[in-house]
Amino acid sequence: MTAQEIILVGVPLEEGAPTRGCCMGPDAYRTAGLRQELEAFGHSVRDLGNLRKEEVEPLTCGNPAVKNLEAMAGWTRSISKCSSKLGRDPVFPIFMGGDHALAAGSVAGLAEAAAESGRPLFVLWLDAHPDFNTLESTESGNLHGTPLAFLCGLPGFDSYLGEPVRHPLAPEHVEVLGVRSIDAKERQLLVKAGAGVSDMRRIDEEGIGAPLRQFLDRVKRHNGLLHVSLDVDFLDPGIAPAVGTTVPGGATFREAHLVMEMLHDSGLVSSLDLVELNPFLDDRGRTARLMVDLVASLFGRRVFDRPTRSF
Ligand code: B3U
Ligand code: MN
Ligand code: MN
Repeated sequence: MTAQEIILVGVPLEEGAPTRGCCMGPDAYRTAGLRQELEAFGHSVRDLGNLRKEEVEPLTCGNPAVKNLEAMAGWTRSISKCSSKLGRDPVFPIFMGGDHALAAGSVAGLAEAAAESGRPLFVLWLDAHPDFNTLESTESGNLHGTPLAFLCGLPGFDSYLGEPVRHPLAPEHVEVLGVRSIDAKERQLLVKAGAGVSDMRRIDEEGIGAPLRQFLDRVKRHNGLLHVSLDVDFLDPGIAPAVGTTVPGGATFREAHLVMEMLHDSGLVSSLDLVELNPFLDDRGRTARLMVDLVASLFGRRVFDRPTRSF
């Protein structure tokens, strides 16, 4: 990746998750030295500080389980305005969450900017869950389980932006990698929509590089922009405990770094979400530091230049 301006945006949103604490995520990344790590690679970095949610009119929906719909709408509107602006500038935005509900705003705004640029937006969703529930299908009512369904244009989400999402993602431009927990109705919705999914079973059998390589080839063929949405629970809880919804059997340290290294080598990534870090649950900052290390790999930290010489 050539040197470019990186914009850090703090999004202290926690209303989408069942456990409080993600609001501290942006400051944990700052404390863990995200900015300094990126500057060490010669990038110029600007930290815009933290966004605030917009105030919206009272909102209700037909599913009484749904929690914090107004907060979700307020955040989605404010984040999407910021990201559509950043998507039009020659910068690399990093959205420091905050729970995964923030991606409803970050990706909606980036999709608007991509539509103007004439290049298709692809999304790599690194997550234990596909976050493909609708307001109708969600059983938990936690809205961090819904952003990908919203972004793919499934119906019933008009309250998020006050109108339907203007530039829904084409499901064939989406790859969800690392899935090992899904709800029954969510699975039906995901299969019907036709988004790409690689669950941990496939990763175990084929290695994590295989599905990623196929996806990256597709992005390249279409001259796409690539947004990466990295949920902490993509990682195995043994190495990344600071997340409210731990699911055993996640990506290992090396699998996660390999994904970032391959993404770096592809030169395709144009924006990033870091979501679901809950510093309140961390063990001496190790999850925050691991996330910063993964970003460093995405921006080119490596031991040797490839290919390595064999003796
Ligand atoms: N699918 C479940 C669980 C879940 C989704 N995202 C997270 N957990 N982090 C739900 O609540 O929708
Ligand atoms: Mn998620
Ligand atoms: Mn998740």
